[in-house]
Amino acid sequence: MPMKTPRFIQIYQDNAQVVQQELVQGLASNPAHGGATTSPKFLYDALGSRLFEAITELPEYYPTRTEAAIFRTHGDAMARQMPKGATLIDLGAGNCGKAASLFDRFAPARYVAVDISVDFLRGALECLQRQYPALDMVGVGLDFSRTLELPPEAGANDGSPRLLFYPGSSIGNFTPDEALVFLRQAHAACGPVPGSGLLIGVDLVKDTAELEAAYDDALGVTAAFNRNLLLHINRLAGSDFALADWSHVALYNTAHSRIEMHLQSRRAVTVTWPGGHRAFVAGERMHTENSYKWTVEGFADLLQQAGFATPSVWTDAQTTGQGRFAVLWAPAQTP
Ligand code: AVI
Repeated sequence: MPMKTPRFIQIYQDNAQVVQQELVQGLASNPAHGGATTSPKFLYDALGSRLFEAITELPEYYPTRTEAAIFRTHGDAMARQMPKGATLIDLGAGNCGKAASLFDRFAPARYVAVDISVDFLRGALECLQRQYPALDMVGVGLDFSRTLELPPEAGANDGSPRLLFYPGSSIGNFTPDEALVFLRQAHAACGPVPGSGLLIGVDLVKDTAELEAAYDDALGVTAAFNRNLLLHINRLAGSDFALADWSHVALYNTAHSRIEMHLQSRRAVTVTWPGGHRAFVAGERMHTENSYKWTVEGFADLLQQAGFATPSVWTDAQTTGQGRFAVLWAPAQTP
């Protein structure tokens, strides 16, 4: 059989002016409205993405390796529930490694890798195509936090069931309200073909010390990841944040079941940008990321509110006796 060639479709176009406005609005937000804040998406410039990859290898950051172990241990049981000949839609595919590790077990008919830019996907898909020459592969550049509507050229409308794949507990970076909106869109994106559904990784509520260590590691990689945001903002908004003025803070907010990352000013500073400025008192914080932790019951309930049927759940409880992370398969319709 001749080797197929991956196709690439770029939908998302960022608009520098809109991005600048969004950033400046968040920076200017006054303490009565929760203080300065930025979207976690700005953590991921080229260096931020590399720092995040390094985080996933840290001894303290358990989610990535725990999720991988769940797939290794329970992959066969999962595969028995997955639709056959599916279009596997990988949301936030990056280097495509997690989805690729499932190809042999899940045997999809098509792989649609979605990320903000097809440039992130090109190398990985071209390499994967050589290993899986008969698998139809499409790279789509889309901001799926805004819309999950795939272009028709992606081929997902060919009548095959759709397997949406959203690993890594990225759902935790949405507030519960945003997560529900996202899951409703994911449910709609599963389409009408029976057998379709969502396979998702979710980080679970656990001991505060373990959570805070995972987001404030001894090597300082997460601190670098958080502080690098300032360099990215300076480029995008034309601001003059000085790295030396800001420290990384990560704390677990038990009332909201979320890790919060902040940047805290080490002294009184005034930050300027074209057309504006903001004074920060010593010790003032800028909120840069939330990472919500769920219980299995709470997340299963959210899935049901979004229209999914009762999920199947796999955790690491069998191996660790604790259940730090869960992978859920949520069929779009009741089987
Ligand atoms: C991408 N996301 C699931 C990570 C998390 O755990 O919330 C991002 C991260 N932030 C700090 N460390 C890792």
